[in-house]
Amino acid sequence: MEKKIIYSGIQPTGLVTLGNYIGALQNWLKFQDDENYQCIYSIADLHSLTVRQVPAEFRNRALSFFAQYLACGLDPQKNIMYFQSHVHEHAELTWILNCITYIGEASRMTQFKEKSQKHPDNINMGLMDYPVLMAADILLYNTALVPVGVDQKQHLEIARDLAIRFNNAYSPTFTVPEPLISKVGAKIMSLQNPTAKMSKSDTNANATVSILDSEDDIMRKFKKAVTDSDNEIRFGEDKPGVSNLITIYASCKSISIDDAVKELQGLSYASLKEAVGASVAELLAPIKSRYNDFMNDKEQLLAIAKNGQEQASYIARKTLRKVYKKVGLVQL
Ligand code: AQP
Repeated sequence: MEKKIIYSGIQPTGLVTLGNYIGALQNWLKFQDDENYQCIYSIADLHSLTVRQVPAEFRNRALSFFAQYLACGLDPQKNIMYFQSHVHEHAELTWILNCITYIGEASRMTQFKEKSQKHPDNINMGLMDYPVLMAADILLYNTALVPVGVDQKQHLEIARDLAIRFNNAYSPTFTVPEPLISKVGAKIMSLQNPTAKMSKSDTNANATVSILDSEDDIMRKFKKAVTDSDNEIRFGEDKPGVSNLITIYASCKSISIDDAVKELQGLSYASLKEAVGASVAELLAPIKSRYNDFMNDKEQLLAIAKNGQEQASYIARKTLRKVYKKVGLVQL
């Protein structure tokens, strides 16, 4: 039986957050031992260029993100892991897809609108093209499933639309991908503003937890987490702060929301925050020491990335050749 392809990535901006870990990485780990799937994970470095970067910092951060993938337990023997910029077919397929993407649909994207507001001095073409590059990432590998947080659902819909549009205009070429969004933890909220997503580019250090934060920092941030004025531990829309803490606890312990509420019932808010902080610190503790080992061996990191690039390029080349032929470009 042919393996189903799972594809995802994270852009190397800011810090890998607890939100990225729970919404994306934790799900990725579940598939690597399942023989029904071939998983492909990229460092989406080209996507990061839609916001201005300091080159030397950016290069280090991209490597650090790759080391964090490995430190989280992603095994390069079981998954294809590489840097997006190392496989030039991503940019090439983006061009072809650009030519079937309507300006209207790209400019309607929530992320484009939000980022345009956030960086009014740099509303560049790449920002609007972000979802098309993401569609190219996904479609190059005949991806069946894309494990993402709920914030990426809209972009995945564009990828599906483009696959269907291309298949109808030429002939069946691309697999139409499905999102894979977990029931618990698809949107971890900011610890300081629980109605906003925990975001890696948040400037308030107390709002986000990095997966490399020390135990002390984690406990301190949870101690300061915003809750509400009553003292009831209940999951519900009217209690965003407490619900976020319950979700984080359930995700760290791999239990349901109901079970988490049962376990946390009766605690004061101070004890609730301590219990949730401790569950996060326990989950993240092993990642840090493995991360340091990977970062201290850059040669090994690059060798893993090279190997991933070769495997990814092989698949990407085949798809792009097919696409170029279908759209009528001259073949040598
Ligand atoms: N808070 C979150 N809860 C659950 N899942 C999340 N993801 C991101 N935030 C949460 C998922 O992580 C993957 C990588 O997303 P990304 O590279 O777009 O990073 P980001 O954290 O979403 O970036 P920000 O915060 O918007 O900052 P910028 O863009 O400035 O770096 C995706 O699967 C995402 O769903």
